[in-house]
Amino acid sequence: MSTTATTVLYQAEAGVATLTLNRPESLNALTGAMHGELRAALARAAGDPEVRCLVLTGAGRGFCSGADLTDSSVIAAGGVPDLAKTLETTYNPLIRALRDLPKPIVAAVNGVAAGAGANIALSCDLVLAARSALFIQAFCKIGLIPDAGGTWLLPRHVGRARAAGLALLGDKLPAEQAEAWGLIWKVVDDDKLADEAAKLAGHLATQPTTALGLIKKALAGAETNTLDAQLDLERDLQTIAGRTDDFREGVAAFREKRPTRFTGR
Ligand code: T3D
Repeated sequence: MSTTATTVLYQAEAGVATLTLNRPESLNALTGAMHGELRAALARAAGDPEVRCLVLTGAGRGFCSGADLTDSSVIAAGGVPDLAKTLETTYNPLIRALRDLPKPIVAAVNGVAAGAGANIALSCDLVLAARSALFIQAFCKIGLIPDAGGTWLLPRHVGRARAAGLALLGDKLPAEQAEAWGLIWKVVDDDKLADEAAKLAGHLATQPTTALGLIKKALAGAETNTLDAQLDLERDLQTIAGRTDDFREGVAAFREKRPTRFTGR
């Protein structure tokens, strides 16, 4: 099912909800309205049991150029913007929603991902990028610090030296380099991105959704837990996974030497 929302398009088909950032004239720069639509689309996909995987991508030649710098709320002429309020009401809930959504999210990065746009992509679970795509921690170029989780995720994903280089210089990081650094899952040829993202999401949508959601939770916990705490978390999450229909189905399919038929429950 698809809707005609303006700044974020939503299309759900065969277990996959595709959310398309849709302000191509600004390379999908984020406005307050767009934040609202994006969070609503995520909540809709989270609440629809038919949806078992999400794809986040951009319309046109860009993925997302970060905050819309022409938006009057960004910096009122002569005024002092309340960026704490902006982050608390837009970027922070968005990044938390991506992390907490109990279904896998594939970012299909079709072009430049700059500023918060880069960190939104990197907050998805699997990042596929077009070979021509660029990741830019553009914040320092305009006198800001990386937000949308950037200062948290970069050192963890690429190490402190590369994180510092990216954040302090704001240079363009080509998709192939991002892949080589382990920042993203995979680079594909530009003309194959949509198909590859659909294939990957289509596969994930047939998998044991509850377990995949629990895996996300475990990996998120691992970022800050001690080994002891993580072992406890694995125990608790595995208890939940072990009670699912899909666990029974997985074991039955193995014993019967047949393909699995997971329902996500
Ligand atoms: O208040 C808050 O929200 C605080 C939170 C901040 C979080 C952030 O994300 S801060 C970082 C904001 N983003 C940037 O600083 C990136 C700005 N954009 C660029 O540096 C470049 O546009 C790109 C490197 C992303 C792409 O360059 P290029 O040469 O491929 O394209 P272009 O010609 O620069 O852009 C195409 C059009 O998109 C252009 O419009 P025009 O001239 O054709 O009418 C350009 O102005 C527009 N555009 C690009 N980025 C933004 C934008 N318009 C508004 N906001 C943008 N961020």
